[in-house]
Amino acid sequence: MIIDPDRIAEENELRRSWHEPDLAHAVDLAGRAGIDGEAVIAEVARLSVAAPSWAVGTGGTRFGRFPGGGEPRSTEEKVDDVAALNALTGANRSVSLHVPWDDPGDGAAALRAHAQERGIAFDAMNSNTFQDNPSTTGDGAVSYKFGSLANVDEGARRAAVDHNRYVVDLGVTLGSRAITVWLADGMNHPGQASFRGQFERVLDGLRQIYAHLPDDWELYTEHKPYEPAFYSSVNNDWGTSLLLAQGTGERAKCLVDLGHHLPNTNIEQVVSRLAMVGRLGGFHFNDSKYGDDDLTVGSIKPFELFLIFGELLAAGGGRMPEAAYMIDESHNLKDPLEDLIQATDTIQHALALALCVNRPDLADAQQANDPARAAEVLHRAYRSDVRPLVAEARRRNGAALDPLATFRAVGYRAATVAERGTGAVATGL
Ligand SMILES: [Mn+2]
Repeated sequence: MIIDPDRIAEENELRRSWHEPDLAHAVDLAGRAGIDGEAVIAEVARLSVAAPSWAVGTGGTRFGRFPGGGEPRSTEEKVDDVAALNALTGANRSVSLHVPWDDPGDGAAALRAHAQERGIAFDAMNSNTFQDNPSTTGDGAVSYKFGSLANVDEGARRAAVDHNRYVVDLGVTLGSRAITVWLADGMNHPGQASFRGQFERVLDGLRQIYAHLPDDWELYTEHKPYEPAFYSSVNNDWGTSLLLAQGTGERAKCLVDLGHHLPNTNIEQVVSRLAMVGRLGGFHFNDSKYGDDDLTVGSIKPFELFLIFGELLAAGGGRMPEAAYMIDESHNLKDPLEDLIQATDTIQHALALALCVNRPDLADAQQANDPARAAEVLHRAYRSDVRPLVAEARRRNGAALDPLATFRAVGYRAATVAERGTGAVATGL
């Protein structure tokens, strides 16, 4: 099902009589705080966050999975769901594929044409060397059981490098411009391997992958402190990620996944550091309570998200810096598209709040060593109601003032259940 823009306009019309006065009031309030409401709307409207192909299906845990029906059966149908999402939000203009889960093989050009027809581009490619797969490791000749790029077995390392190169080649056909390398490599037992040896082998592998990149491509290293390796991960924190990126090449950068930090890590400071040295390449949005929970972004720590957007804007001189932004969540209970709608709305909302911070006032307070006034400046923005500005940004992109209500009103899920059935299963998680 393709969501008809006229249906979205109809739904918006139902809400126009209260949206317009709310918007006028929000712009007026922003103006009194020295903020140009029109500029906030324009910057929110400019932002696009990729949807990952695996997030349009129901997630799960090692204890089970409870799919809701109507899930995509193919990569083409995943693209269709992202197109529906983008029709409602106007802010998800690309999809991020995960290979081998979404390997189109010889059909990459056809997949690109299908996506183009629906107005969807291909964001960073994701390679998967955390599980054995016949297309990657062959028929059991080599295995990633003891790591991929970090493995002491040369055959496993070669398979992992070859797989990443293959993913780059696919991405070139699809029109992508980057590859994200997240590795499960690490140790489950002290003494199992050499910290230094593992790091050096991973760096060597990354250099081989990098050498295969077209000139206009970037490579992102994504760190994570633990899981599935429960004693140590090779790329465990932002410092290691930075060492790997710097050792790999100029177009190798770091990707920050909000759930990939030990508890209480100051993520906004990590963002500032990586941006400062020009190595902030990508961003995965989610939220966490305990670990890599992949919960809805902003659902647990909304103030942290606001501060992170503040650092992103500082890095971009008041605008969002160029980076590969993606939602990386696992929707175990909610309808996957409903969660992606809420995540995108939350991201737009956090950006709007951060844009409402009066930066010159904040700089003055910092220069005056006045933490109370600095807090006032932040809170004046954080406690304001920017929802009408966000809704207006969506409307100007031809999307929905209220995307979740509109998703339900147009009956998208009922249509996909009718078309795809109740037992449809997406590849991936
Ligand atoms: Mn991630």
